[in-house]
Amino acid sequence: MRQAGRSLPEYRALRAGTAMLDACLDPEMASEITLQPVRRHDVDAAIFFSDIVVPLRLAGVDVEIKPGVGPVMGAPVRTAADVAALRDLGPLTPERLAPVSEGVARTVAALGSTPLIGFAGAPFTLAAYLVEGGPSRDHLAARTLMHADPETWRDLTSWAAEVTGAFLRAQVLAGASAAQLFDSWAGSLGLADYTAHVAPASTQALAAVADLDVRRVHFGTGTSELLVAMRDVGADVVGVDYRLPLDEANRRLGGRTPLQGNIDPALLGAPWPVLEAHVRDVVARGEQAPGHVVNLGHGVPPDTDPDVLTRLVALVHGL
Ligand code: 1CP
Repeated sequence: MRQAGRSLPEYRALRAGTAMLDACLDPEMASEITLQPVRRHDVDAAIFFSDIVVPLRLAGVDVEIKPGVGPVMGAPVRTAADVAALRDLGPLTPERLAPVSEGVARTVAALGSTPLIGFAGAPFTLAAYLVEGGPSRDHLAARTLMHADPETWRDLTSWAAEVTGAFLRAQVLAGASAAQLFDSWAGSLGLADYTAHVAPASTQALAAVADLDVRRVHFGTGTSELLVAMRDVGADVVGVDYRLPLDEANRRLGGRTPLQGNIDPALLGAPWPVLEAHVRDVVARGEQAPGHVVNLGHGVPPDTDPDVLTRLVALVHGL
């Protein structure tokens, strides 16, 4: 959840003068940034420092992460010819993925018994960036394309599933212990659109690690109505954002799916007693599910006081 984020001074110091994607593709730097929050907060797992658009860059797409903005494309992808041009870039081979594999392998070696979570962006969220050309609020152009030209949409999301699946697989093969798929923007879709136009590509992406001995976590935001569909594309664990209490998420999922979540990141800035009461409530509700990975319901805000995170981890360990 962008836990290293911009909230750690040691992260900001290390990153100074290095562009985000260059940092992701420097195995030594990516590994060190991954370890920083583990050392500081004593969390039970690390999440690999990378970004969902890294496989796009490795495939040859003109993409940058602009400070204060997020991923921005040189040109949006909107037509059948644009998608054909993506295919012409060729497959994401293990050779092209080497900086990722090397970063993961170094990190796993340094972590010892602490597991590493590998991750990738889901095809819809990647397609949303590609079609929009950058971050957007309602992903209008992407949602238009899926209906205006369903064939091009299918090609695009299938291409995205291939590259993101290869990225996820490379991390697991290099030693990651879990595989998380982030469909951060799936919440802009209704269930019918998700099922018809997104689920097939997400199934394809998760299938890339299905033969490996690794649990698959699937997370989105604003996806309270999509939880069952998001499990049914092949997830073992469903990540729940901060909007839906975990006991209700568990009910919706029929009481048979382990959950991840869902401390509200906004409360990291509230007085400690308010945050503590909220965390206790999240843990109590999570007890109803067959398993619970305690986590935030979305990313750490960049201005979060790191000491609050350390205290929060200690509280959860105490519970
Ligand atoms: O702790 C970690 O560092 C984890 C590594 C990580 C992860 C899991 C990063 C590093 N990014 C991600 C996933 C990611 N990237 C998602 C899915 C999870 C989520 O919803 O947060 C998304 C949507 C992105 C795209 C992205 N990258 C954004 C969002 C922009 C938007 O559309 O609103 C942003 C701001 C980035 C940059 C980024 N990625 C990661 C970090 C640490 C940063 C900030 C870079 C910096 O300025 O220091």
